[in-house]
Amino acid sequence: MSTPRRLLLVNGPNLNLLGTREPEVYGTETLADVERLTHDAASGFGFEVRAIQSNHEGVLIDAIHAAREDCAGILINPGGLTHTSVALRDALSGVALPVAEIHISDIFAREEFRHFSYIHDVAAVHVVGEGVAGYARATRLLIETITGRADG
Ligand code: CA2
Repeated sequence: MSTPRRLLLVNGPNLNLLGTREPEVYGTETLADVERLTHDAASGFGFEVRAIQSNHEGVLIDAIHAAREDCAGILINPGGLTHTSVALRDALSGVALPVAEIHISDIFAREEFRHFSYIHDVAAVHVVGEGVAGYARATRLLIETITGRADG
């Protein structure tokens, strides 16, 4: 079977609040803006994006499992689950798709409890602290990982 030209974009808990609070940390763009920007970045390479945001860990895990069927890679901002969830990490390593981990803020410049990521070493791509623009760069890097080409 040929590689599907589709990515799963996963945004974890509380990221539905983007653009409504803490603009000094997360900027003013909304989750809808993030999803549109990711879609636009992917479509330039002929990829489509299926986007999900949930505040429920099990919903995220089910979406990751389903990606095995029809996606070539996973873009994920796990939100606070980054720092707590072995189960999310196991889901990502279990589906064995290339993963890009994205954080809007620079987690290494914030509280110490944000410095450790359970996702870090199951991800091939890491984009941290570039604001929502980081989703576009992560999309390009993930597609390069999938296609093995620097120009997608
Ligand atoms: O910097 C990131 O993208 C984070 O993944 C965001 C998480 C945080 O727990 C991680 O340490 C770093 C929090 C997402 C909450 O998003 C909000 C957005 C606007 C207002 C309130 C929360």
